[in-house]
Amino acid sequence: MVSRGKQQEEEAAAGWEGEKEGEIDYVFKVVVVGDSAVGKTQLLGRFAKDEFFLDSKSTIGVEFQTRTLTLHRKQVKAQIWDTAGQERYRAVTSAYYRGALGAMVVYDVTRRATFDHVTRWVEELRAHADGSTVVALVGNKADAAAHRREVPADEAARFAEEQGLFFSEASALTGDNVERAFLALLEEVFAVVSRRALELDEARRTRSSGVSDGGEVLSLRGTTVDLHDPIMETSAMKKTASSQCSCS
Ligand SMILES: Nc1nc2c(ncn2[C@@H]2O[C@H](COP(=O)(O)OP(=O)(O)OP(=O)(O)O)[C@@H](O)[C@H]2O)c(=O)[nH]1
Ligand SMILES: [Mg+2]
Repeated sequence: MVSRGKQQEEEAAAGWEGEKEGEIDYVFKVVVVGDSAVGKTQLLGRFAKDEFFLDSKSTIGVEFQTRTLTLHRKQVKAQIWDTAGQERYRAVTSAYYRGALGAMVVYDVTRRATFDHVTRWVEELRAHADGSTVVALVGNKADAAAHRREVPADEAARFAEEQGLFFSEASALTGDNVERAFLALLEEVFAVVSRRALELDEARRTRSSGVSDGGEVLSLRGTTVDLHDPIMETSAMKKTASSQCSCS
């Protein structure tokens, strides 16, 4: 039998908010990272408020914006965190990543160095975020690619596939693909959270029937999100089972 307190903790860990926030079924924390001036804040502004500012200032510290949307008939509040790409303005790393169910690593398609640093950002994510955090790679400023492209889309897509990341190019300026990139990420987070909720149910049932469940097991298989857009790649993310699974 699971105590009510324990049950709530497990539900919170799975991203499930139940009835606590009124209409909201889930709150998904998503973090955005990448070098300075790649357009993280503008991507966020475009998704959360459909806004864009050409003269945006470097972010100092940490900010977040939210947008509530309906996914699979559930009210999902996406809480998207944004921090400075510049090292000297960045907030304490582990606190920033804690509890993130999704992450977006952004580079600028017109600046090669920002793509070369993606590996570092992914390493930092893997070091600080939960192993099951869904990660998307976004090449921003696609509007400027025709004249100033420094990162070929197929190279970035290949890299993303190797790393098990979602990939898309986008433009915060025109809005192209911004919605799709965030929605693909949130859809995958939703799939992960639903799966966890099922596993928790299963574990509870097993516990109440007196059989040991052998600990939490999470196995992610990427869901296919049909975006009708060839540039959006959907890759599978896999986390190997950290312990034995008693569920089928
Ligand atoms: N052409 C173009 N410019 C963009 C786009 N997105 C952002 N910018 C511009 O790029 C600059 C930096 O954008 P920000 O969103 O502030 O960059 P950031 O990644 O948040 O930077 P830090 O806060 O310093 O880490 C601004 O001048 C934006 O107007 C885009 O899609 N296309
Ligand atoms: Mg910023």
